[in-house]
Amino acid sequence: MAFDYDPQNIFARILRGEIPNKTVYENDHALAFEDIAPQAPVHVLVIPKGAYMSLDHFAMEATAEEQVGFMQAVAEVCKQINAEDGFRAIANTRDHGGQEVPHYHLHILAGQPLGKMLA
Ligand code: IU
Repeated sequence: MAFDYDPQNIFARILRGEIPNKTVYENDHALAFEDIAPQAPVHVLVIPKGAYMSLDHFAMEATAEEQVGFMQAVAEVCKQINAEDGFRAIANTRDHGGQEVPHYHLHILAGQPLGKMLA
């Protein structure tokens, strides 16, 4: 599959500093910031700094260093939230997954019981 990345998407613009964000954590390969329309008391998005449009694009084409850097950002977010009580991580992917912003992002939701999504 060919992954078609749009460099004008809103998260690319955030990464270029064209749009402000509430940064939770940043390293060389990833940025974590507060979602602008939180769906839970904690709602953080973790995005890679590379031009990857989706989870599968990132998993297939990102370097090992980028993937480790991304997961280190996830780890730092987990340290900052009340992860002991649990959380949900979601990667909506393309049309069927309900993805709106075409730059890979992992939603991390926490801070209250979130119910069960899958039986
Ligand atoms: P989705 O998985 O692509 O549907 O999620 C996109 C998320 O990006 C959604 O939760 C928005 O509230 C969030 N978001 C944002 O944090 N800042 C923005 O400027 C825009 C969307 I546009």
